Amino acid sequence: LDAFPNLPALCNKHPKPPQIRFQYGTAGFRTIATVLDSVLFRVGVLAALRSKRLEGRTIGVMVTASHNPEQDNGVKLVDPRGEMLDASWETHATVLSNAGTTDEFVLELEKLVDRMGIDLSRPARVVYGRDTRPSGPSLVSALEDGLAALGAEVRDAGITTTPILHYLVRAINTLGTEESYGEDSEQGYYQKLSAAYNKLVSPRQTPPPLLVDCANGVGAIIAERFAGYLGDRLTLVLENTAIDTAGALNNACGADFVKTSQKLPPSLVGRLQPGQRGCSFDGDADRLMYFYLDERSQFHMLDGDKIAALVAAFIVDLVKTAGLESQIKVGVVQTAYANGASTKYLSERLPVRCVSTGVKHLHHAAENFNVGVYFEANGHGTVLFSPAAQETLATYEPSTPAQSTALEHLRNLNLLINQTVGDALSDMLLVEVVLAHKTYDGSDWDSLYIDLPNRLVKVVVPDRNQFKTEDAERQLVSPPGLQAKINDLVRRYEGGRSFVRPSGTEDVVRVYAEAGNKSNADELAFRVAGLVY
Ligand code: 16G
Ligand code: ZN
Repeated sequence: LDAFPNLPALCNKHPKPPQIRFQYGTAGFRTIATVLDSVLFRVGVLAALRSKRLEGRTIGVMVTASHNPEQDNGVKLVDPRGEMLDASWETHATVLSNAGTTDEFVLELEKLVDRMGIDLSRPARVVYGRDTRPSGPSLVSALEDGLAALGAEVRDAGITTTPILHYLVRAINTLGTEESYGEDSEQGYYQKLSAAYNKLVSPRQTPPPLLVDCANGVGAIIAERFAGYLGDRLTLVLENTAIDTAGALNNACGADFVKTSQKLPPSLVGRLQPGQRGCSFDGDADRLMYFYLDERSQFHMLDGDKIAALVAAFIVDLVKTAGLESQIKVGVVQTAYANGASTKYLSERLPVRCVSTGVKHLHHAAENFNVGVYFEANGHGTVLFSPAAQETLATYEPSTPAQSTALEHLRNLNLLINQTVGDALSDMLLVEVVLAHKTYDGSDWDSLYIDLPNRLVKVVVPDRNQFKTEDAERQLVSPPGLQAKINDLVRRYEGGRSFVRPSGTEDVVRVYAEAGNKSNADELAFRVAGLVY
């Protein structure tokens, strides 16, 4: 590391706060923003190393704490194909972030460089962005110091959404190749999505105006710019766009609020009309929740499971109509949080797999299908077209006009969907396309299946690491004997289901329960929570 003489001095500018242990978890590093300065510096260094390790391919860094409160912040790395950081590097990130002093940090770096055989003379290229949090600029400058310490070539994507940052990484790394993902700019992203949408929805299918709750975050900026590309083919009514109001981000609005409280954000009361569709983004616009009010102004939520059901069924039908059933196998990936009714609905139509919580698990499982649809109940998800499926779509010769139309739709869906990661904007267009084709309103969509009543509670325990699971988090193997007690309880409830897992993002254990009616679901959840505590 002698080739980088500024490294120690720059590192000294960003001392690690004593007594804090950082961890690169499911959502990268995430905690109260005031303690993150050293982490950002070190992530800058690590991103540069990862790029050198991958022969100068561009790595992404996103500074965000998503749906969490405004005073939190976080950071995660994006690998060259626009996907989550390779899991083996999560440990390196954790180790580097916890080195106590500059000397210890440099020592850990040297070990990493040795072990990975990193050629430090290679170029390093990094693109980074941040959400609208007030702590963003100073954290970004710590990151820039880390990147400068290793002489990385940098590109600042500015204030942007997590999915746009992922798009940029993939676009930059595939520029001018056969796998080109689009122009490597925010405009390129808008052009790609709007062009695909306009081919999928004809003028006479133009949907009624859609209300969009931007969570007072970056989604407001991006949706506003994007609206210009849509013309009159889809009218977005933007709400909760107060990105400069202190404390407003994710506060009583946004996708996480809607999912956890199962209510309309109070700010939308009187704005959303009965019969109208609305949707909520989260603070970095990678999650999407839909909802509508019925004629009695009753609120109905359409969550990630409902999106999966809508989209998967649509794609399966298109594949059939195109005559590609034997060549393109469509499958769905869910987590244990998926509502039992959605799993039943989907299983009757296509293969469904259950995996552990966290996008990386869902994403990887989805890659095993030709077309893999994955959505978490919380609204994060996307659809992946495998290279083989894309090849088939590109070369297939349809033999009837109906086949040809279905094929054309599949090709355009492949362009409309941001396949690097869940993307609220792209997923919103996808939903609008399906609703337009099916001539569904919110209530038609909602009635695909009826959600089983459910309840999620969190329990603060002395040590959540005692809780270990298997079978995609549906069974506890530790503490010993606990699962048997849960099973005994569940058996007493008709249609009952419950599981317990340690959170990957908070120091708590989560308990989920479903049952035939709401009071039983609540009771089961609280009784299982009683066992855990
Ligand atoms: C993170 C995950 C999300 C998951 C959530 C679970 C990513 C990008 N995000 O936000 O997919 O649903 O964690 O949180 O992987 P929990 O472990 O605290 O329940
Ligand atoms: Zn998010």
